Amino acid sequence: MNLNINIVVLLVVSFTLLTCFVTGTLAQQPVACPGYQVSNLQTTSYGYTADLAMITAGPYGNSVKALTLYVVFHTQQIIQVKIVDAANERWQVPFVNQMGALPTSKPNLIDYTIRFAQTQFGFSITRVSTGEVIFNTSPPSNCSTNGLIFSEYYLEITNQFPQSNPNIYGLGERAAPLRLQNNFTYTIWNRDQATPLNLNVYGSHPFYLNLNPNGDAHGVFLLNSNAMDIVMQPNSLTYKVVGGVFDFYFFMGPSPASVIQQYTQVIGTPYMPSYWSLGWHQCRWGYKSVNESKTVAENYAKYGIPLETMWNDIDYMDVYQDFTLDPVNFAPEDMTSYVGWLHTRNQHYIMIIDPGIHMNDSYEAYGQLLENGAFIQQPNGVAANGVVWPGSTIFPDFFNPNIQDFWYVQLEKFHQTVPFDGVWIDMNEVSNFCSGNCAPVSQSGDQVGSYPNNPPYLPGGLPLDTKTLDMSSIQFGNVSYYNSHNLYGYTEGVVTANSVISLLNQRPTVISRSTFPGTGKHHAHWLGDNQSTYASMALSIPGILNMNMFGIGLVGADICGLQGDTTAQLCARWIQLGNFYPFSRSHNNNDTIPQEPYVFGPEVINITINSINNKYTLLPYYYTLFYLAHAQGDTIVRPLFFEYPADPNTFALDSQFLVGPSLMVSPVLTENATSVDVYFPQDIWYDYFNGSRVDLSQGNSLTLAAPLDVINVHLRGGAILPTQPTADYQVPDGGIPITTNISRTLPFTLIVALNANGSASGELYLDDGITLETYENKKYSLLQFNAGTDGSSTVTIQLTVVNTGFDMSSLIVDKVVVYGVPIIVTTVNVNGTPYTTLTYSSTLQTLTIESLALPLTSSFTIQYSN
Ligand SMILES: *[C@@H]1O[C@H](CO)[C@@H](O)[C@H](O)[C@H]1NC(C)=O
Ligand SMILES: *[C@@H]1O[C@H](CO)[C@@H](O)[C@H](O)[C@H]1NC(C)=O
Ligand SMILES: *[C@@H]1O[C@H](CO)[C@@H](O)[C@H](O)[C@H]1NC(C)=O
Ligand SMILES: *[C@@H]1O[C@H](CO)[C@@H](O)[C@H](O)[C@H]1NC(C)=O
Ligand SMILES: *[C@@H]1O[C@H](CO)[C@@H](O)[C@H](O)[C@H]1NC(C)=O
Ligand SMILES: *[C@@H]1O[C@H](CO)[C@@H](O)[C@H](O)[C@H]1NC(C)=O
Ligand SMILES: *[C@@H]1O[C@H](CO)[C@@H](O)[C@H](O)[C@H]1NC(C)=O
Ligand SMILES: *[C@@H]1O[C@H](CO)[C@@H](O)[C@H](O)[C@H]1NC(C)=O
Ligand SMILES: *[C@@H]1O[C@H](CO)[C@@H](O)[C@H](O)[C@H]1NC(C)=O
Ligand SMILES: *[C@@H]1O[C@H](CO)[C@@H](O)[C@H](O)[C@H]1NC(C)=O
Ligand SMILES: CC(=O)N[C@H]1CO[C@H](CO)[C@@H](O)[C@@H]1O
Repeated sequence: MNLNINIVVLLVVSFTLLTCFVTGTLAQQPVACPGYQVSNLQTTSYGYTADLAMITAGPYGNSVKALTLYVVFHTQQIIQVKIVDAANERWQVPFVNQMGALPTSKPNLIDYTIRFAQTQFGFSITRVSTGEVIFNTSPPSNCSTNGLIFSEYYLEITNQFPQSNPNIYGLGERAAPLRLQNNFTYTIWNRDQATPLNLNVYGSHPFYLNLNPNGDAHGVFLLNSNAMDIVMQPNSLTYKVVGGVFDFYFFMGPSPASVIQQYTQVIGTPYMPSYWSLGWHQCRWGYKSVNESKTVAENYAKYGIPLETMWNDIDYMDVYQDFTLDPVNFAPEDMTSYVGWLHTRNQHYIMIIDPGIHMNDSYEAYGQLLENGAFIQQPNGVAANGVVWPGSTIFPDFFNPNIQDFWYVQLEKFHQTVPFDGVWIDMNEVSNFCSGNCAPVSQSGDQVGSYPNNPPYLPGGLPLDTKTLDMSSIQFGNVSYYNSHNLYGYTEGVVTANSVISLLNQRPTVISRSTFPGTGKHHAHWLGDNQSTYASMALSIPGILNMNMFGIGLVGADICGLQGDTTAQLCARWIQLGNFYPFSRSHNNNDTIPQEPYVFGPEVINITINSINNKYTLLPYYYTLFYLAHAQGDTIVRPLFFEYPADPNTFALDSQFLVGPSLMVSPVLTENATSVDVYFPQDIWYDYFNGSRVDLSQGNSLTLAAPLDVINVHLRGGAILPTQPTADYQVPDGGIPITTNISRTLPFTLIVALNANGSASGELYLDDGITLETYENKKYSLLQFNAGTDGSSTVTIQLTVVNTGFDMSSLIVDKVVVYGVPIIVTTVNVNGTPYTTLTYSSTLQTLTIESLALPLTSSFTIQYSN
């Protein structure tokens, strides 16, 4: 149900008549809590503006006396509320917002109303269809929380929840259970710390999704890059922010999926990754030579394990200096031939780059950066510094337009020797081994103990420069690092991605540790430093789900764990799970036992081969999900509540997840377990691997067998999955196990999982997997699959070709497997002609039709009946 704009105009009229109508009693209260008074409310072409005058100051001094309120009705479901200093410019986040210029008119339909309380300023946003209050900043009359506070280094605003203990998700980045605690202070501030539970880590995402138990969801995004605490109480959520402005976007949903679609309208939808980046990646810190790296790739082949990409951590560098090679262990000529060798096998190479540039007069990049001038500075113009792997370093300023040239030139020169395929950017929070301008060669006039490192309110309780740069540092445009710190990784990622695009004229494969809203539009992320523990493996699930809610589709955790020694069993379980992450990379720390899958013997090798084959088999489905993410802001992996938002059993469930709408993964997350407890939302579910229907007659929670070689995966009735099975691929003589280069060419199998009505649907997106903007330029093909009955016992499965911008002439559907066929099938017609190469299993109730060789280029119809 939608509200016509005219009704909102009526509300504005009523505003002018009443002093207050958010809560009837508020107007009579003496104004006691810190806050503002509203005047001069104006209706504009896009919403409202109003003046806010301070009536009671906040606790930290320098309160801003006069503010301006802007309300922008962007779309039917997106409303922006922005509060700025009326007189003085303050820091606002550049470049993230994709909404463009202010709209010149209001949407015809809107799903929200906004109201204002005048005497003690507050605003409330209500969902029109249900009257649900989704955000209300009017303080209670006893001032147990404050009104609006807006001062030089401290902003505060509180949202009063209409119901206690709402289901809140997001507010990252952190290692935490999916459903956030209702009584905890969530700090948002980029920090390199090895993922302690609940605390702020590498990236900043001031976005939350709130799920009403009735199934309606909404989202709230605060576009602000300053340090903040978000204080969650059972009845309220308070933003305590040390700078910038309040710039809120509200997303009305009402489904969780539509909340994320609306959020990504503001921050940008996920980019289309290179197809190969969805393959299996092997990395470790501690491949001490090019020979050792090459041996790993050879071992993969020897044991028959597919491998898409080899990575190097900082081992390859000369004295840890970016864009250099260890002259002995990673000699330039050896690296050139090693990477060339990988390429002859259609494998790829990615290496790490850290932002810190070593202060070393004999190091070319240092001299060039000084000359280029695009480095972060101290207030006196000297380069800001810190200590990272090579020792004392300075830091490129990714706000400075000149940095693109410097960064590109370094990568381009390095690429001449090491023709890498992607770049891994680490340590970009910025991470510093000490705090502030601490390099031994520093010329710092340190300001320890005061603003800006210790503003009057300190989110997270630690000085802001803890293990990062001094907050008095300055970026291009006289931007204070106090304001821009959280944007460092994001901007480095954009500049790196642009450099890779210039260099390779291909989609950039750039994986960054630090992120900000909008990162997913440009590049990818991994969850950073975890541990080789079952607990860490379990936390990777909410980790990848959160990042997908933050608009970052391509994400994974270090499979088998980074810190500490893994075990064969943990590694086997993690490889099974990790091959359902969008990004699947095994990564290990320097000083731990090896964890390449083949070191654990034949059982783990088999499990690994099966797991990778399974991922590659499903890549057409994953890739189509990436298309949907790119085109409309869908998630790749999602919590169960995204598809079952009114089922309370899903609200806190993070031991299982969905890939797209239909594939449910329920991994083993505890040591020695040989079974797993699985929750099935009310629906029809099939075992993904053999098609048997799950019997839910005894309830929706089942304990399923899960011996070490089994991961439980279920397919929801109603789905048609396009797959390219790889298990039967025969390695040619002298060849290597399958890569995505081959898997992309194999015949398709359609898995048709019928729902209660006997119907199902799905789609398939195809392009060359590497060219830029294939979607935008329509260089893709799109196929639609449908299955259903016309009421008779005949089931019709159809392929419809929707778009043909990509050449599919060599691709065929060879097999169709139908799950949930209760009738014994005797007759199959393909395009009207009787067809006999079929198997019906009455035990499984599955129908398999083989050797079809139907070209993808033309629509087809398959019918069966008993
Ligand atoms: C203040 O009012 C709120 C809302 O009515 C109530 O929940 C809270 O307990 C009160 N706090 C105090 C300290 O009285
Ligand atoms: C919230 O947490 C604080 C500190 O742990 C505790 O004192 C308080 O009782 C908690 N309140 C609720 C409602 O759980
Ligand atoms: C790497 O291997 C090659 C030949 O296999 C050998 O010539 C070279 O010395 C080795 N390099 C190192 C650093 O071990
Ligand atoms: C300085 O850089 C040069 C050239 O890359 C390198 O050979 C040298 O080892 C570096 N010095 C130090 C102290 O790291
Ligand atoms: C840079 O900003 C600071 C404070 O934000 C201000 O004092 C200084 O005048 C500005 N410098 C320039 C060159 O604009
Ligand atoms: C990496 O591990 C090796 C031992 O394998 C050790 O010698 C070296 O000091 C470690 N490097 C760091 C930076 O910890
Ligand atoms: C591994 O798989 C192969 C082929 O599928 C099979 O012959 C072998 O018995 C398996 N080994 C183990 C230890 O499971
Ligand atoms: C798993 O089994 C091993 C070997 O029996 C044992 O040492 C270990 O304690 C068990 N772990 C758990 C969590 O029970
Ligand atoms: C199909 O798979 C399920 C789950 O793994 C298993 O319980 C069932 O026995 C299998 N059915 C057949 C006929 O293999
Ligand atoms: C496989 O790799 C070869 C050589 O790099 C390339 O020419 C070909 O287009 C690739 N095939 C596919 C399907 O991507
Ligand atoms: C996600 C995760 O498991 N994080 C762990 C990483 O390692 C530290 C200690 O090294 C643990 O405290 C974290 O819980």
